[in-house]
Amino acid sequence: MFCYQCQETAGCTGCTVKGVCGKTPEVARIQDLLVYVTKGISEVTTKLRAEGKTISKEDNHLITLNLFTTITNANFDFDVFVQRIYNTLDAKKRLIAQLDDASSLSPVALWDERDVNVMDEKARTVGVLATENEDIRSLRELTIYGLKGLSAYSKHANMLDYDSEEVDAFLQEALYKTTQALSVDELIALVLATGEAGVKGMALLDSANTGTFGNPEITEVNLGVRNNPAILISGHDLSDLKELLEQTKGTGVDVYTHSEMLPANYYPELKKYGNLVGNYGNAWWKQKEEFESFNGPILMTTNCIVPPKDSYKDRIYTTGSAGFPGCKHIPGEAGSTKDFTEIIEHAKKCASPTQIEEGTIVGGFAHNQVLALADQIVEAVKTGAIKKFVVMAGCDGRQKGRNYYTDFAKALPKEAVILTAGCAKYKYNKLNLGDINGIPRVLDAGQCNDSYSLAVIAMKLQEVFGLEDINDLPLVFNIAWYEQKAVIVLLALLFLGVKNIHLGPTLPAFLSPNVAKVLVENFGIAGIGTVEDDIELFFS
Ligand code: FS2
Ligand code: SF4
Repeated sequence: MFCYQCQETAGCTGCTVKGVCGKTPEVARIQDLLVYVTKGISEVTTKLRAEGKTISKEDNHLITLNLFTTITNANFDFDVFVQRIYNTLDAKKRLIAQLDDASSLSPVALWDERDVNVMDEKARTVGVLATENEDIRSLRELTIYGLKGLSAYSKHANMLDYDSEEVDAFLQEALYKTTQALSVDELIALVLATGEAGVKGMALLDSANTGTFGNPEITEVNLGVRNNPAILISGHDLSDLKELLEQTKGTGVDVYTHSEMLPANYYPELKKYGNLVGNYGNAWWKQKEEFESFNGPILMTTNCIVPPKDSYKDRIYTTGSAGFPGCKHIPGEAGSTKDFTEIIEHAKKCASPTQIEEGTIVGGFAHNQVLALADQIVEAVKTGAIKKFVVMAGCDGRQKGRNYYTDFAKALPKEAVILTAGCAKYKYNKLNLGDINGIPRVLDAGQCNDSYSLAVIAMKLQEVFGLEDINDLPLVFNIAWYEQKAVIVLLALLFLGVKNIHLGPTLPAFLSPNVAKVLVENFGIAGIGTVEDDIELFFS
């Protein structure tokens, strides 16, 4: 196996024996093969579109979900990947038959084998290292990881019945292009175009979320527990939470959010449920302790799953892109209702959660809410009460070096406000950093995809202050990354013209020295230093 798609990759170069995430070599290879057949079907759909044909929602969703299941910590179930490959090969065959001219199809598009041993042999030849030139490989993988992130956001929008033919067509064409002999310059253009599609994908999901659940509003989220049996819901899929809340209503079973599901508490159409108690625990990587003490069943709607301990494995349920061998998967696609009866009945037999925290935290500062406070914020900037906004969005993770972000937040001058989104927030959202004239010093916009909100806020501030360039705002970016959704967020920010982003705790292993140089020279991308040096750099 060879995988270097996430920040934790072994030795900052690549996982070759087993994933640091827990992914086995067999699963790593079958994921590579799923990406390969997804490239193949994407070539076919791209050629069908060129012939003026329409691709169905179902086929678009199949491709999107294929990529999403290969994101770090989403799915560890070998059989799921085999089945997805079979389904993709079936769909591909059907689509090839619709082509007027199939003569130009590449071997990638034509590959079709169902024997698991033959599939494994093939998988060994189509992974990341199949591209020999390290710069071409780097740019192809940077594109693919961006597309994986985009697929996650698209899938969440699709579940709420929001689709974008433009985003789907781009995703498929770009994936197809990663199999083509493009030059370095063409691949750099593809990377930037992926960032543009990322903005559109995040905007689509923003419309889906706010159109369905209302605009996030300032909300105090309870961290304590009640004395009822309960279900913990983790991941990013708000439609799953909505269905779970509907189905648990009046059953005596409470629901708590976990990790990236925390921002669900900010949405009017979700927070209105009396049995949505609050948030339990912290970022994904602490789940081994926190799932133990939760006592009830846990529903994982997306990544990030940590391979569960036997002591609570029977309480883990997965749905959507998520999967883990031996854990019950609840089926259901866009347009269908998921049946959570089993998990609700399971909860009734469990003890109520053990309290691990108390009090509240405040969030809900997505674009609509922040823009409602714009006058107050602009005034604070004009008077110097706020001197700088620091975007600290992205991911959290278990690496010790990530304590940098807690220390950095603590060391910020009192006139700095943190704008956050994603699970990165757990490094500083419980620090009680206070407020500036009533404006909290940590403004949580929501999930990692709500980095879009931060971009909207920045663009609005640019307009209010009459600035030519977004980089003239008193705004710095110190972003933490872990998996591929952070890659699409980064590419989206680059597309929007944001410069001098600091990215940590380490730079991606998939950036070759030459590609890293392009990012440094053209966009001022940098890593992180010591807290002292970086505070000095940002505030001098
Ligand atoms: Fe955190 Fe994991 Fe949000 Fe990432 S819960 S690292 O998926 O996408 O952020
Ligand atoms: Fe390694 Fe990350 Fe790939 Fe897992 S996802 S195998 S930790 S690089």
